[in-house]
Formats: sequence, C-alpha cells, structure tokens
Amino acid sequence: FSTAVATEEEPITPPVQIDYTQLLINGRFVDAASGKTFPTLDPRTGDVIAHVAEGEAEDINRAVSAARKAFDEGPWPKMTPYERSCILFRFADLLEKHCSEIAALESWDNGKPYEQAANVEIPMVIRVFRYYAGWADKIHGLTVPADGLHHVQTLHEPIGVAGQIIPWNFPLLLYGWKVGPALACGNTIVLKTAEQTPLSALYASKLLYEAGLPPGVLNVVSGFGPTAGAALSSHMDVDKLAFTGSTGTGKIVLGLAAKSNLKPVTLELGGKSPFIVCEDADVDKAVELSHTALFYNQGQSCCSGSRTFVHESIYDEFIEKAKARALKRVVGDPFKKGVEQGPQIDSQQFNKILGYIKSGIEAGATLEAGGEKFSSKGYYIQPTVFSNVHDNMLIAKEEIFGPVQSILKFKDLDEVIRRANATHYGLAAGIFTQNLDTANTLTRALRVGTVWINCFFVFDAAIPFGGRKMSGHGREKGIYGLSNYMQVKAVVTPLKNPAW
Ligand code: TXE
Repeated sequence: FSTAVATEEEPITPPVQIDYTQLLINGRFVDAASGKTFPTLDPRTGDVIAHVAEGEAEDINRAVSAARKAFDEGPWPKMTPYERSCILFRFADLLEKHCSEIAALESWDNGKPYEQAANVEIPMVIRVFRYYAGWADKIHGLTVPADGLHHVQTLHEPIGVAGQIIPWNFPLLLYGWKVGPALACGNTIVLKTAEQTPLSALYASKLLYEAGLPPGVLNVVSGFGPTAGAALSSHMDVDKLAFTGSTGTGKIVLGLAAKSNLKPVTLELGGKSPFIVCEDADVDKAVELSHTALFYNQGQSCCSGSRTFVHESIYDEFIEKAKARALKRVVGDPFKKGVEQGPQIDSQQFNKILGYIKSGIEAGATLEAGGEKFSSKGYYIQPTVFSNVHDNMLIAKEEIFGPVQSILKFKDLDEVIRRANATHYGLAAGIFTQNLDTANTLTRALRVGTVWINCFFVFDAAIPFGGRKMSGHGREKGIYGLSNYMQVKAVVTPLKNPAW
C-alpha cells in the first residue's frame, strides 16, 4: 500500500547541544527537590536524549512561591507597560537569533521535521511574542456612563500567578500562546511542560531572562501530569490556570481547580474537526489541503481535519487523488531535507494509532494507503488513508492523533451539517466550495471555534483560537487571549456636582 521505502539509516546528529535540563525557578536553574531526573527520548529511536530534573509537588510549591513574590513585591506588575513591552520585544529578537538551535531541540525532542519547526513554527512563536509585546502598553479600561451621580471607570489589572500546562505536540508554539499574553498583562507564571518535550521551553526561557525578565516572573517545571501538573492545578496560591491537552485530563484539571480555590480555567482540548468538500470545490486544491489538514505534524494537531467529508459526485476522484498524495508523502528522519513526516511522539501514541488503524480495518473501512509502521526502529507510521468510513466507526468518532485520514461520503448540505455537528468536540472546520451561499450556510451552522473557508491551518497571532463543547473553554491568541489574564475592577467615585 505504500511506495515509501523504510529508512534504516543511522539517525542524523542534531545540530545543537543540550545546555539546560534543570528546573527554572526564580530565574535560576536548579535541581528538583528530590534530586530525581527522568529521561526525555528521541522518537526516531526511543534512545535517551537527556536526563531532565523531575519536578514534583515540592518543586511546584517553590515555583509558585517565587512567582507569588515576583507578583506581590514586583517589580513586574508595577513596571511601566512600556518596559514590559520592551523586554518582550527583546525576547522575540533573541528567539529569532537562536531560531535554528531552538528548532533543532524541538525537532529532536518531538520528532517533527526540522524545516517545519525552523520555517513555520518558531517564526510563529516570534510573531506571537511581538504581537503581545505590542499589546502590553495598549491595555486600558473604560470610562462608563452610569447613573449620572458617579464617575465610573474600569481598571484592567493582571490576575496574579498563572499556572500553565502544555502538551508535547507544539511545545514552543503553545508556550508562546500562553506565556505571551500572560506576561503582556503583567502576570507571573509557573509553566509545566509536557514530560515528552521539556527541552525547547527551558532554552527559550533562558533567553527571556537574558532579555531582562526579573527573577521569578516565569518559572518552568519539567515533570509528569499526576504529580507536578496536579499540584499546580490544585495549588491554593495559583490564581488562574490555562491548560492544553486531552479532554480527559482537561476534566481532571478543571475538577482540581474547582476543589481548591476556584481559580478560573481556560481549556484547549481535543477535536474531531470536519473538513467538508462540496461538489463545486476545486478538487485538486481540496485534496492537497485535506492532506495537510490531517498529516501536518504527523497528524498530531488538536484541530486537524480528521473527518474528511466529500460530496458523492466527486468522491471517487477525491479518493484516488488523496491516496496518490499520501503515497507520495516523504517520511523519514526529521533532520533530513525535504522530509514531510517524522516519527510519532512516543510508543504509547504509536501503539494507540496502530490500534485505531486495526479497528478501522476490522470495522470494514477500505484501506487505500499505508496501514502499518514505517521503520523497524522509532515510532514512524505510514501515511494511511481510509475510504468508506462511516460515522459509527471508532476512526470517525475518536481523536486518533496520527497520520490516518478518514474519508466519508455525503449527499446534501443538511445531512453533512448534522453529521459534522454530531460529535462532542467543536474545535474547527474546513469548508471547500466556490458558492458563497453554501459557505455562509455551513459557517453559521457548524458548532466550532474556527472555520477555514477554502483554506486550512491559517494561524496568526491576531486570530483567536479555541473550542466549543468538549474541545474547551476560552480563546487564546488575538485580543481575546488577553482577557484570560486580566481582572476587571470597577471604580466608582461620587460626583460633587453631577450637573457638570
Ligand atoms: O495528553 P494529556 P497525552 C490528546 C491526543 C492524545 C491524547 C493523550 O488525542 O492522543 O490527548 O495525550 C499534563 N493533572 N491530545 O496523554 O495527558 C501532561 O503532563 C495535571 C490533544 O499526552 O492531556 C501534559 O503536560 N496535568 C492535545 C499535559 O497534561 C496533567 C495535545 C497534556 O497531557 C495530568 C496533546 C493531571 N492529572 C494530546 N495528567 C491538544 N489539545 O492539542 C497529565 N497532565
């Protein structure tokens, strides 16, 4: 089913050395209180890249104390917004200067193609920090026309200590989406990275201190979810929590936040996003974009177009072209030039994806391409395409989070709207049509946080992103992302002479 040849070559040596593996607390790299470390693994081989300090509850306590002190005593929230803005701009410049090292760490730890990290994702991180650096000195409240007897205004103030938990699929991009707005608003942070990908955030955070961040403003704790992550979520001195990850873990952290101090929580969770190709679509463009919408980042994107709905009149043509495109996908060492797809993140995800492929075959979907692992070592999987997928199959219902495209057939708009919305998720949707009325109808009917029309995966720092239903609460990026990190204080003063 695959024309791709498995690569048994020795892995390419990544062009970077690993300098930072400790926890970053109060502006200094320190060991975990327990002295424990854990290995971070190379997805190309399963070999150890480095041993990283393993933060647990006690380290979270140390990090939260540092963040609390940096917030309560300053100078960070008391600095002028312009000074904060300058630090964030300087940080963006340093990220740009060190883009290749950071991209190499990201690719080594995660398995994503180096070119994708260096040319697409790290530049997006830089853009996010410049975007929020620009906001830092433009955050202001309102004067409110009230009862005529009082002068009323609102102050937009930072919330305090923000706890942030990120996953492994876009380690530094999601760092940017969370750290950027929180700092712009004047908060301090304790960030827990994913246990699979601790390296790039440590490197980047070192640069943030080089840019002038005062001690304790950003603390980075590497470690596991049930220990470090749970301690952060239930901490009484954390004022706000932002989480990106699975829906199951989202429910856990929301519960921990509720049971502790009722801290507000933003959640960016899983998805099963429809990619709808109507009968009048430009088929070649839709095939190419549906391919990217699913296979980008080894299929490990929360908003990947993981249910490709194709109108029956173009279904057979679409399948042939989607299959041909998947067979041409270049899989291999992420450090090799021209490689489009590297290994999956770890053995757990690798086995989970192969399990879904097996379930698709057993349920009677037609395997058009791929279907197996790609190499004898590492976590590579062949680009896989299924046709004749039905709504009740697991591969159409659950988040596979791998390079497996499921193509479904539809007859008319009402039917595809009903089926596209028949999911607990509501993150994104793609619509392919030349007809404005069709685009408008679908846009309004789909219960999702983002609609891409005749495009997909267009991410800009200014565009809000987030989900509905069990894909989460709240929006990150853009002006909307600021509200997660601000309190509104109403200030009321009596007017001595209301007539004026
Ligand atoms: O996610 P988890 P996993 C989906 C995707 C994937 C599945 C499982 O379908 O196959 O989730 O991936 C931390 N308290 N997504 O297991 O567990 C954990 O340490 C506090 C979609 O990696 O959600 C990590 O930092 N924190 C998603 C983060 O949560 C806890 C991206 C995410 O891990 C915790 C990743 C706990 N009890 C996976 N348990 C997206 N929305 O993009 C874990 N964590």
